[in-house]
Amino acid sequence: MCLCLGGAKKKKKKKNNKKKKRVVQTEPPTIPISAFFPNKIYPEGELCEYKDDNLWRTTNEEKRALEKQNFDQYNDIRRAAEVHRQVRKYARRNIKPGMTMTEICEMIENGTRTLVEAKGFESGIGFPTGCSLNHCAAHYTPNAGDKTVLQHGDVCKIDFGVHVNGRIIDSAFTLTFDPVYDNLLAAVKDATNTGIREAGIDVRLGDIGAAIQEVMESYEVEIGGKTYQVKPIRNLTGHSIEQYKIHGTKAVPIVNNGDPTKMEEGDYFAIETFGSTGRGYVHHDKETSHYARVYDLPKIPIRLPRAKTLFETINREFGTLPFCRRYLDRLGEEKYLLALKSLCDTGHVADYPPLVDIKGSYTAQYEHTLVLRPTRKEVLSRGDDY
Ligand SMILES: [Co+2]
Repeated sequence: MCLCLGGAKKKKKKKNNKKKKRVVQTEPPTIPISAFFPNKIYPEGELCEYKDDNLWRTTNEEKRALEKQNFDQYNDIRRAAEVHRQVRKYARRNIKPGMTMTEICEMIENGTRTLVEAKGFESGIGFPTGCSLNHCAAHYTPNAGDKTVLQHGDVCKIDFGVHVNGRIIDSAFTLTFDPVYDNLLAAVKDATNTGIREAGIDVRLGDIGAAIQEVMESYEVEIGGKTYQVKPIRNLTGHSIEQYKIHGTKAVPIVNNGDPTKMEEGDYFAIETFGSTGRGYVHHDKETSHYARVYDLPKIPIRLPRAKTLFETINREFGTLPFCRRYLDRLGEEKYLLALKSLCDTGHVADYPPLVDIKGSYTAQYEHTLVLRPTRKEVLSRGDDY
């Protein structure tokens, strides 16, 4: 609330008998986000002024004019962010041990499709819903027939994406039901917020990694009578995001790797950190669920007829946005595994197998999407939850 100085007269308000209707989201969420914002202007995320050498940007006329030109892309991704917040609000309250991983993913994906009014490449799911468990840190979503049930002692990373016109929100949180993991989650949340705080125009990526690592390693967690120092998973990183391209050219390390590459004006970043009680290093394991068409396609032709038709489906339905086997199933695709494998072999499609630390370890993740606007940093996916 602001303080009103001087004698502004109170205008007598005309009595308006028509009550203003306030839209309230249902449970589960079914009302599109656009219904909450009839003027089609979506709320800004958390705003942060740049530090020291870049503070001049806040009030600079030229930079402000530049931002006005970019309004449409900011407004698109803010709409995606609002979808993310409302879907995860429901998910965080309603995901319970005893549910199958498939039920969990469908809850999130149905909510996303409805709230964002999914329509071709205009709006929809940004990438497969990750629900990686325990020592699996990333890139797990169930394939058809997977009967895995969420357990009370699980550490589940919910990582889901929403896009509007290819502007992708990539944001994740960790769900646990046993307070024994509280310090692990606190470490990773603090580390991610540190990365967000340090991010800025002209900041070196390696310096962000160093700040994240220091905070993460300052935490300990006691599980089953054993004390662990929380380790950042050194071969996982955040990343820049481009239109319809979830992994841009820049990687944001979560350890000090000395990378001198700088963040630049206009960049979008997913700042994500992973903490582990294991080795702090992941390798590929188990069955793949995540795939994406590669950005720069190889010159070699696709010979296998089944691979050709499958590739057409992938191109038409997902373009370069990542997808999973369940998304092919719901399109009615059948018996596609051999064709999919061959598209991976020819380099038309990339596969992203699950990434796991050692068995028996626990991993946690928090992630936000931000944009380095010309005048200030905007943490697009910030909510009152994380
Ligand atoms: Co990400």
